Amino acid sequence: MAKDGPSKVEEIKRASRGLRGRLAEELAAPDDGFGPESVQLLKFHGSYQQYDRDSATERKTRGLDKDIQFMIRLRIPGGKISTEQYLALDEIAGRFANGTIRITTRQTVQFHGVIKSDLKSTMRAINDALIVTFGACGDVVRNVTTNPAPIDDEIHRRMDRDAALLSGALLPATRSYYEIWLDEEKVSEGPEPDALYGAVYLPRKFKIGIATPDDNTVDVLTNDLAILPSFRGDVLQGYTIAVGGGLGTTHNKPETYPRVATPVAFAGPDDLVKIAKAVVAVQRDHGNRSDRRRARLKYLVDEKGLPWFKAQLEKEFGAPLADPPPLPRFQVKNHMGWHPQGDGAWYLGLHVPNGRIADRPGWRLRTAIRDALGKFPIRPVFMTTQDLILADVPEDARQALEDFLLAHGVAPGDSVSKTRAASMACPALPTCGLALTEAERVQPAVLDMLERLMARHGIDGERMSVRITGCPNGCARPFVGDIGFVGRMPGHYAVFVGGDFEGTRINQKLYDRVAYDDIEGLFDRLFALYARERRAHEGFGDFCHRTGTAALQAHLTEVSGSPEAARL
Ligand code: SRM
Ligand code: SF4
Repeated sequence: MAKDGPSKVEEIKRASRGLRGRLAEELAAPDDGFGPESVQLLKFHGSYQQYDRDSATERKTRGLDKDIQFMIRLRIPGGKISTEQYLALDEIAGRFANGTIRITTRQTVQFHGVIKSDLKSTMRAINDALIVTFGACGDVVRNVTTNPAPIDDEIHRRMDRDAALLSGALLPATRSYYEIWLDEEKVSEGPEPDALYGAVYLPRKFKIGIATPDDNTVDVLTNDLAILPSFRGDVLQGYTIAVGGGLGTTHNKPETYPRVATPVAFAGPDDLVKIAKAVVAVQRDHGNRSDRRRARLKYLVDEKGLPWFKAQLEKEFGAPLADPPPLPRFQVKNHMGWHPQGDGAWYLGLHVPNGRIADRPGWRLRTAIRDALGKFPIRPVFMTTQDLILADVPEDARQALEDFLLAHGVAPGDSVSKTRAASMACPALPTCGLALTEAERVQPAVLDMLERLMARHGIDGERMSVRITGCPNGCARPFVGDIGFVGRMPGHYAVFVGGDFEGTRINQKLYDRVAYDDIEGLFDRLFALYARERRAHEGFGDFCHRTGTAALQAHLTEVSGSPEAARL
C-alpha cells in the first residue's frame, strides 16, 4: 500500500548533517550497540549492526541481551586489489572479525563478528590498506562490478578503469566518514553541499554493473544501472545504458517484483560519468521516498515508462541521447582453473564455497591464499560468483602454486563441477537479521544432493546456476538462476526455475513452500523429465522456461499422484 509523506529513513537522513547524526557520541558510549537512528546512518559508512541469531534464544532464556556484533562491507570496484591490501584484510579478519573473509556477490568482501569496541580500529585498519567502507551500503551508489578476468588487453583494462572511475565519482561529498572513523579534523558541522546526493541522498540503494556480452559473470542486467561498453577492435565506441534492474521482493506482496534492466540510451565514449550521474539524478528526484519497498529505480521506470525516463535523462544529461542498440546475446565464461592472461602470465580460478575464505579441517583456504600471496608474485581478484582468481601467475610457477594450494587441501576451481562453480548462497543465518531460513550453511548439502541426482539422471555434465537465499531480498540473485531456492519460512523454501545461465531472464515460482527435506524428491522428478525431454544443448533453465511452470506442475502432479504429493 502506498504511503504518504517521506519514510522514517528519509527523516533520519535529512536530520543527519551529512550522515553524522549521533554516530560519534554513540560510538564512544560503552553500550554494545547503537540506537535506531545511528543504525541507519551506520550503513552509509559500510557497517550493519547485527546479532548472533544462533545464540539469541538461549541467551534470552538466561536473561541475557542479544550478542550484538557488526558486519563491515568494503568498497572494491571490479573486485581488484593489490596483494598488500589482501594481506592487510587477512590480518584484520583474524584480529577484529570472526577469522573469515566473505567474498560477496558484488565482488567485494565483508567481515562478520566485529564488536563495537573494535569498530573504529577495524575501519582505520581497512583505511590504512587504502580501501574505504564508505558508501558500501546505504542509499547511495554501491560497489561497482565488472568482468573479473584479469586479461591484459585494452578492453579489460578499460572496464576496470571505468569501474574505479565511477566508484570514485559517485561517492557522497560529506567528510563525516573521515571525521568519525579516521579522526580527521572537523572543518564544518555539516552537511557539506553535495551536488549529486543533496541532503537526503537517494531514495534507496543504487547498483551499477559494467559488462561485455561475451562475459556476463556479473549478471549485469540485475543492476539499477547496467552499462554495456561496445568496442570496435579494442577501441571503445560508447556505452549502452540500461536501467531498472533489481531483484528484491517481499513474499505475498505482488507490487514488489524482480526485474532485469531495459536499454534506454547510447552514450558516447567520453560520457560515462556524466550519463551515470544523470541516471542517478533522475532516481534522486523522482524515486519513491514514501515506501521503501517500492523505492528502487525499477519501479520508477515501470511507473513512468521508458520514454518519460529517457526525456528526464536527456534533461539531466543536457543533450539528446541516441537510442540504444538491441541487447546482444550474453554468454558467461567459466573462469575456474587455468587461463592465459594475454601477457605471458596465467590466472587461476578457485571455487570458494559460498564465498567464505576460512580455514576448516583438511581445507585451509585462508592460510593457503595468504601464504601463496607471500610466496608467489600473484594478486587476488574477487568475483561476483563469490569465487577468487589468483592473477599474474608466471608460466613457470603454475605447477608450484597448484602443489602449494593442494598441500592445504585447496584444489583448482576446474576440479569442481560446473554447477557447483556457478552456484551461490547468501550469508542468511546466523548473521543476517532478515533471514527466514538457512542459505550459506545448507548450500554444500543442497549441491551434494543435486549433483547426486544429476549423476543418477545422466545429466552431470550440464551446468546449472543454483542460487540459495534465506529470504526474498535476492542477495545471491536467485531470481535469475536456472534454479532459485528462496527462504519462505523456517525449514521451507519457495522454488524457482526457468532463468537462464546467462543471467538475462527472470525465473518463475514453481512452488511456494517446499520443505527442505522434500527438495530432493522434487528435483529427482524434475531432472528425470529434463533428461528425457530436453532438446539438444538445452540448459535446465531454458527447458523449464520452454515447458512453463503450469506444465511442469501438471507433470509433477501426474507422476506423484496428487498436487500435494508433487512437492514432496
Ligand atoms: Fe543484500 C540486505 C547481504 C547482494 C538485495 N543484504 C542485505 C543485508 C545487509 C541484510 C540487512 O539489510 O539487514 C545482508 C547482510 C547479510 C550478512 O549477514 O552479511 C545482505 N547482499 C548481501 C551480500 C553479502 C550477499 C552475498 O552472499 O554476498 C551481498 C553484498 C553485496 C555487496 O558487496 O554490496 C548482497 N543484495 C545483494 C544483491 C545482489 C546484487 O546486488 O547483485 C541483491 C539483489 C539485487 C538488488 O539489489 O535488487 C540484494 N539485500 C538486498 C535487499 C533487497 C533490496 C530491495 O530492492 O528490496 C536487502 C534488504 C533491503 O535493502 O531492505 C538486502
Ligand atoms: Fe539476508 Fe535475505 Fe539477503 Fe540472504 S537474501 S543475506 S537472508 S537479506
